[in-house]
Formats: sequence, structure tokens, C-alpha cells
Amino acid sequence: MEVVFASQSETQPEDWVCAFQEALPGMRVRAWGDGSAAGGAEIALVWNPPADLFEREPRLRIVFTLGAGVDALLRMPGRPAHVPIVRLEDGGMAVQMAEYVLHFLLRAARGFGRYAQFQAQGRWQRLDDIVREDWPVGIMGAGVLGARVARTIAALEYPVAAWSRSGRAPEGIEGYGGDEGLSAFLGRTRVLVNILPLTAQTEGILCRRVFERMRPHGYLINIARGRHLVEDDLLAALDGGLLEGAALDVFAQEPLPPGHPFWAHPRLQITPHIAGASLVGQTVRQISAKIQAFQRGEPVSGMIDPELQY
Ligand code: NDP
Ligand code: OXD
Repeated sequence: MEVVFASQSETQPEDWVCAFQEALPGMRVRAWGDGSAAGGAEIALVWNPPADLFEREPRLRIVFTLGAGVDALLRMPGRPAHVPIVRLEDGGMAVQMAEYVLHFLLRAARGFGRYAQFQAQGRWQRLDDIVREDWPVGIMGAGVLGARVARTIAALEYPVAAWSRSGRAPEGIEGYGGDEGLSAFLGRTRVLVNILPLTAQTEGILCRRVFERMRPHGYLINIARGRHLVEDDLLAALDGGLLEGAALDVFAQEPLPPGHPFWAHPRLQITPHIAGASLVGQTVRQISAKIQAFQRGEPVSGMIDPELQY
């Protein structure tokens, strides 16, 4: 069986190709555009694939993504609807997402951002002691990544709730579900963390209506997709005092263009889509096991539901 590795995000795909070849000794793994003849691959390993992938590889039977989100792949023109898509599940990303959220939560709740300012001013000043009840965290998305983030924050005794389509939440975490649960979820939330997949239902969900329903002096942490956020609504919420601050890892346009108002905003912390990186070792191990299950005709976990888009 032939496997093609097609990721425009990798400038040196050799590391991935070698690791997959080692994990799949019975198969031929090649890099897209490596000079060998295209057209024979039955399996594609993709992240940000070239636009003509499906045209030039018409024999594909299944596509595995090197990341969790499949929104860009689902939007690709010419993608054959009958070819199933299987995504990465955690693969080392969940713990990184938890670290990211924890960092920005503590920066706000423990005042570490303000202590950095005090230091710059040569000022010895204590802030008020923390009252955890004043920092209820609400996680949008209680899937593989959201659940890990929720458990991590709960272990540090912050009040945590999760909102999902079904209302499912990890054990011990308060769960809210669907449109009917959203108002109550937002009403108890001060630090809103978005870890939803980008779908027709969730696009633009981080908007004025949502910020208005949160607890006062709120914060936003968006580590899912830029298109979840209505950018002008965030700027208005920050400038109008509805939100105290936000940490953004993902943007509608990446890289974030020079001169974009987010860059210099004093209440925004920006990172370049690094909240949860796909690590070669764990990703290759997981996807290779899925490929072997597919080859044996067994069920493969992480299969995308085309209706739900995640
Ligand atoms: P999962 O599919 O495991 O979880 C998705 C969660 O979102 C589920 O709890 C699901 O509800 C919920 N959900 C989906 N649609 C809705 C909706 N319309 N209303 C309410 N809840 C909804 O995804 P992952 O946790 O693995 O990944 C989440 C996203 O994180 C990815 O799609 C990707 O965009 C982003 N990501 C970002 C990274 C970064 O570096 N910034 C790295 C990795 C991922 P239910 O439980 O009921 O099904
Ligand atoms: C992902 C990502 O979805 O890195 O895996 O954004």
C-alpha cells in the first residue's frame, strides 16, 4: 500500500516521512512532490495539503490529519466526499493546551501580568490575596482537548464548567449543553476558554452577545480557531470595559498581518498558533496504529462525522 505525506506547513517533511516509513515497514511512504510518480497513493497524511492533492491522487481511500481540527480540509474544493477523514486525538497536544490555559489563567488570577509591570517600575507592591470563587473558568468544548484542560484547572481548585453540544463533561466537572445551556454557562463564567471545533454552528460564536452574558471583568482565551471570533466585537469589548483581557493563539488570517490592531493592543496576549503542537513521535505512533487498524478492516477511532463536521 502506498502512503503520501502532503503538508505544505513542513519545510522539511523528511523527518515525518522517515518516521512513518519506520513505523509502517510493509508500506511505501513518500513525500508529496519528491519527484516520484504521483497517483498511486491509497492513504494520505495531511496538514495544510496542496490544493491539487485529490486531483493528483485519485486512488485515495482514506485521509489522516496530523492535527485535531479538520475545518480547512472540509472546506477544500474537490475533496471527494466518500473518502473518510480521521483526525489526531490528543497525541501530546492536550497537555500543551492545559499548560497554555493555565499560564494565562494564572497571569490574570494571580496578577503575574501586573507584577511584571510593578517590577518594570521598581515597585514593591502586593495585590489582594486570591479568592478562587472569583475566577470561575468556562471551557467551550469538552472533547479530547477540552476535557484535559478542564481537569487540569479543576485540580488547582478553580471552579470549572464545560459546555458542549451534548452536555457531556468530564467526571467531576459541571456540564452544560447546547443552546439551552449556553446562557447559564456564560452567566457563571469569568474566564472563557474556547476549544471548540470550527463548524457551521460554531463559526463566529465568540461575539458581543456572548461577552455580554459573561460575569463582569471577564477574560477570553481562544485556542481553537480564529474564525470562532468576531474580531471587532472583541476589540469593542476590550475597549469598552466588557472584557479585561484576552489571549489569542489563532486568527482568521494566519500569520496575523502586520499592522493588525491585535498586535499592539495593551490588553491582548498573542501567540502564533502554538497552543498544541503535533509532536512527531506521538503523532506518528498514533496515526500508524490507526493505519494498521484500517488495513486490517477494523474500526478506526477519530473518524470525522461529515454531518457534524468534527
Ligand atoms: P473533539 O472533537 O474531541 O471535541 C469537540 C468538543 O466540542 C466536544 O465536546 C463537542 O461536543 C463540542 N462541540 C462541537 N460542536 C459544538 C456545538 N455546536 N456546540 C457546543 N459544543 C460543540 O475536539 P478536540 O478537543 O480534539 O479539538 C478541538 C479543537 O481544538 C480542534 O477542532 C481545533 O480546531 C483546535 N485545536 C487547536 C490547536 C492549537 O494549537 N491552537 C491544537 C489542536 C486543536 P460533544 O462532546 O457533545 O460532541
Ligand atoms: C490542530 C491545530 O487542529 O494544530 O491540531 O490547530
